[in-house]
This record gives sequence, C-alpha cells and structure tokens, in this order.
Amino acid sequence: MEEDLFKQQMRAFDRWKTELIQVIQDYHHWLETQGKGTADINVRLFDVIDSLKSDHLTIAFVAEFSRGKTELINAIFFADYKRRLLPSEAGRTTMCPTELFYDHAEDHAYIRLLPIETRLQEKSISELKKDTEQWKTISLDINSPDQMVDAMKAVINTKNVPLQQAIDLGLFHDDSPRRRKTDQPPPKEIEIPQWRHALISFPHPLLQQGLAILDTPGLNALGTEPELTYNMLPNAHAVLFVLAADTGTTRSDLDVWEYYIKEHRASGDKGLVAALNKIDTLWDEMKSSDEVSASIENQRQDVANSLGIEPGNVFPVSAQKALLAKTKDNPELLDKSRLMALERYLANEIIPAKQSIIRDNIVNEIGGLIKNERNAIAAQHKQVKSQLNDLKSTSGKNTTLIQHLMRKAREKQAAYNNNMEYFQSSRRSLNQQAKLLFNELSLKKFDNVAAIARKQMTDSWTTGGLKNGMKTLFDGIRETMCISTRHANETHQKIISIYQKFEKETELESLDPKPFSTERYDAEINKLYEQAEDFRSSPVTTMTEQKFVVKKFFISLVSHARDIFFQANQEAENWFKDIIIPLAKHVTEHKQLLEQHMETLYKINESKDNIASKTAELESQCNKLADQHTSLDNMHNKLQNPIEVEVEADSLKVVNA
Ligand SMILES: Nc1nc2c(ncn2[C@@H]2O[C@H](COP(=O)(O)OP(=O)(O)O)[C@@H](O)[C@H]2O)c(=O)[nH]1
Ligand SMILES: [Mg+2]
Repeated sequence: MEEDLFKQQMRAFDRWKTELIQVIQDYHHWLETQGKGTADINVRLFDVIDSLKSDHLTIAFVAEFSRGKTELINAIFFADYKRRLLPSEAGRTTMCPTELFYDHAEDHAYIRLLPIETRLQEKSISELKKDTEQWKTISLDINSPDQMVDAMKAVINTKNVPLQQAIDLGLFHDDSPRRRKTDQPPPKEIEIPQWRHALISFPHPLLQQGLAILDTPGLNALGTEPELTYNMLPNAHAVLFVLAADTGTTRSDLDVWEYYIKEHRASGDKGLVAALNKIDTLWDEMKSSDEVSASIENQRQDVANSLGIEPGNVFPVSAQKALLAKTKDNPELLDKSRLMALERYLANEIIPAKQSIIRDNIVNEIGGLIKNERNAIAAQHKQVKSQLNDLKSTSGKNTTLIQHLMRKAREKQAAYNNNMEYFQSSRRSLNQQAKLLFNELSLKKFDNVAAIARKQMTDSWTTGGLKNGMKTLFDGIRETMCISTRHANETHQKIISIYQKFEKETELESLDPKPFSTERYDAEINKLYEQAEDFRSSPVTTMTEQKFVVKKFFISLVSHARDIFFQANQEAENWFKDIIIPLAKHVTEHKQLLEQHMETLYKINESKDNIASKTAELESQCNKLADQHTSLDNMHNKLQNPIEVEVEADSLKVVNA
C-alpha cells in the first residue's frame, strides 16, 4: 500500500531541521576554533538549537461531539498500530482536550491528566503544564498495545458530583435555556469530566518528528475552557473542522465554526480545512457509484456554502473505513474512504507553511550572525590585502617609501583612536538608552498594568467591569509598546551614526544595523484585543453572564499577553547584542591588524626582518581569511536549503476526487 505522503513530508521536515541544527553546530564549532566564541553567542546558539529540537507542528481537530475527530486521528496517524488507539466509541466521547506529542525531555511514553478540580485555581493551563505535581501521570507500556489502549481510555472518564460542586467548577449553569424550557427542577447530581486536560507523550515517529495533535471535545466543553479557544486553537498551525455526513450541518456545528474557529483564524482560510466525515453512511448498494459520488459532491457543496469556504477545502472522508482499510491492508477500501486526499492536503499545505515560518526565524537570527561575521572577515581580508600591496610595492629596501608607509599607518592609528574614544563614550549612552527599552518591555511593568486591570475586573464581574479592565490592560500594553518603539528608534539612530563613522575608517561594509520593531508584537496584541472583544460580545458571555468563564478567560488572556511581552523583551535584548557585539569585536580585530602592520614596517625599516618572509606571512594570512570567508558563505547558504522529499511514484497515483 502507498506510504502516506504526510509521513514522507514529515520525515523530510525532520531531516531538514536536523540539518539546520548541524549548520548551527558547525558555526558554533567554527567560532570556538577561531577563538571567537563568547558566552552570549553560545547561549543564543543553544537556545535556537533547543527551540528547533522542541519545535512542534500542531494540528487541532475541532468539532461538535461524535463527528469522528478521534476516529480521524486514529486513521490518519495511528493506523500502523493495527487497532483503534484512542478511544472512539458510540455514545462516549472525548471529555477533555487531549494533546498528543512526544516529550523528548522525558523521553518515555506517558499520559498526564489534570484533575478537573484545578479549575478552581487561578492558573492557566499553560502555567499548570510546568507544575507536573498537579497532574496524575500514568506510564505507557509501548510494548503492550492493550495496556496503552486501556490507559488511554482514562481521557473519557467522567464522574457524578453534587450539583453545587458542578456549579463551583463552572460546569453547570442554572439558566441553561434547555432547562428553562422544560421547567424541571435542577438535578441533584451532575456528570462531569474527571479530567480537565490530557497530555499524551507517545513515541510514534510522527510525534517524535515534531507533530503535535490537539483533540478537542464538543461545543459545551469548548465553552468552559476559554484558553483552548483563545490560545491553543489560534496557535495551532492547522485546524481541521469535522462534520459528519449522517447528521449534516447542524446549528451546533455552525456555532462551533462561528465562535471557536472562524473568528480566530484571521489569516484567512490558510491552515483551515473541513472534513466531511462518515461518507460511508451515504454508500448505498442500491445506487451506482456515480450516484453515490454525486450525493457526496452535493453535501460537499452544501458544507462549503454554509461555512463560506472553497469546496476544495472540504474533504469528504470516512475515518472509520480508512482505519479499517489501513488495518486490514485493503487498498480499494482506502481509496473509497478518500482519506488520502486529506492527508495529501495536510502534507502539501501545512508542512511547507510551517517550514517557511521556521526558515524566516532562523535565517533572520542565525543567518544575521553569520552574515555579520562574514562581512567582518571580508573587511579584514581587504585590510590585509592592502597591507600586502604596500609591502610588495617596496621591492628592494626603499627607505623613503617605508618611512612614508609608516607615516600612513600612524595616521590610520590616530584616526582609529579617535573613533575608539567616540565609540566608548557612545557605548555608555547607548547602554543607558537600551536599558530604558528593556525596562519598558519588562515583565514587572506588565504585571503592574495587569494587576490594575485585574482589580477592575474582579471588583465588578459585570460586562461593564470587564470592559473597563480590558481597556486598562490593552491601553497599558499599547502605551508601553509605543514608548518602547520610541526608545528603540533612538537607540537605532545612535548606532547608525557610530557605524557610519567606523565604516569609513575600517572598510567595514554593509554591517547593516537592523532596526528593532515592535510591529509583530503590536499585531499580536491587536489580535488578542479583537479576540477579547469577540469574547465580551459573544453569546457565550452575554447569554449566561458566567463569572467563571470570564475569570478563566481573563487568566488565559493575561498569560497570553504576558508571553507576547516576554518574547518582545527577549528579542529586544538579542537585537541589541546583535548590533553591538559584532562592531565591538570588529573594532578590536581592526586594531590588532593596524598594530601588526606598524610592527612589520618597523622591523623591516630596522632590517630586523626581510620583506620576502613578511610578504609570505601576509599571503598566508590572506588565504586563511579567504578560507574563513568561504566557510561562512557555505554555512549561510546551507541555511537556505529547501526541504527535500523523496516522493514515491505510488503516492501520486490517487487523485483528489
Ligand atoms: N459510520 C461512521 N462512523 C464513524 C466514522 N468516524 C467515526 N464514527 C463513529 O462516530 C462515533 C464518534 O466518533 P469519535 O471519533 O469518538 O467522535 P468525536 O467525539 O468527534 O471524537 C463513534 O461511534 C465512531 O465509531 C465514520 O467515518 N463512519
Ligand atoms: Mg473524541
């Protein structure tokens, strides 16, 4: 049977990341052997390697319950276990959001379950993830599929609790419209999920290569955990919305789509796909295959119309039959399930998009460092070459000429010293300026703003209080972003003038000090603000006025904004290092070359050295610099390498029907 294209792409993606890591390690090694490594740069390089190693490509599966999300995950990713790995049963459905990935740090298989009672705490799920004590961990025995399947069943556990407890946990609202209609007394006990969130670390090759899957529960559960909607879903690289052919597009399907997906994928349709699952329910022995295809096509069009997306982004599939086909090695059935078209889409659209994000970041970060280093080497090369030419021009021992050269060299040194003084004094004021920037973007500053906003919100849990609190938070954030931009611009102006001075004197070309921009973070904050506005005006909030959800929402909102702030702060610090360290290094190296030249001329003048041996020395120095230049060039080029997939002819056969 054809090997899944998604797997091939994912493997190629992983290989590509490994090669990137190799280039960064090569660069690190190069710096060390040249004696150019510094603690700062080392930390930066290790950070980037770490982030590449722990990088995830996240695909979220979202739908009303029982549309077959879990079955689809089983069929796409885990069919090679020849069984249904994640529990998907009629009548019982995933109760808590479940993340599947591989935890390289722990390096073993486990399920970690967060008790539902943690909803009472004022901590976001992302904060709780760092607090493993609060989770129940079950080890998975990967040699025993039975044990694994059994253990995974825990994610669908529920329990009955007294009504008041369910209310305290924000899992029951007395004003639910359904109950109001029937006018029944509230029940004494309520069935609630036992777990709030599940993390499954599992050594499947795809997960080890960095795939992460987020399986979500249905509409009700989505509403009770805003962090899922406002943080995890927007951060996923792809969202797969699942509908079922037997139920058609229902009101609650559309609610999930409107409130939980569409609004939060501002980037347009990119990474947003719909699967029309359970097409096997349309298979009908009494109909010709053309008739069946026509009715599937009709439903596909209907779905596209009601969601307002391209029909090409709606994939009719049968997860159940696909899983069966893969388990029993039945290519005809797999073909009929149409799963491969969806897999191809995921492979061809999602992975390359994710790759380009990584590439942009890495090329920016590491590529910039390598380029600066290469430019500095180029400048030194030029300097040594001109010294070499000087020497060569003094064929024989022409005293006047040598003395003329010495005078020239002395002038250069004097000019250099002038620049040096300027550099030292500007560096001090530059550091002060940068400090203002870092302070403005500090977490302390952020926490102050957040504390005021939180107070406004908790003092009055009304829509008005919520609105004021949100306004305070976002106004505060925007103001500090604005001030940061001003500080960054002033710092940048100062740096440009220093660079310009040095450029003339030291042949240091195109060491472009790039500006620091908060634009990216502004955009993220604005997006967050829009989400907050949506949330405030969404029926979920206004209908039920759920204190609980609002509080949870605020916790996740603040923790998300804080993350953005933290990133901005980190980037500002790195930016400053990137523009100041290469210049400082280059200035020192330039000085050494000037001194070396003076020394040479002096010795020749005193007949302590002969020109031929000095020329040879300089020539070898020139070659060394040229070699270094080539090495750096190669590393820089390797960073731009594309992903290479060996596509097997087979996988091109099945055409998207
Ligand atoms: N006929 C049919 N049933 C399916 C298909 N996919 C899932 N189901 C069934 O639908 C029910 C719910 O599936 P599940 O994956 O748990 O749905 P989830 O709640 O969206 O995760 C289960 O009984 C599945 O066996 C399919 O492609 N065809
Ligand atoms: Mg499920």
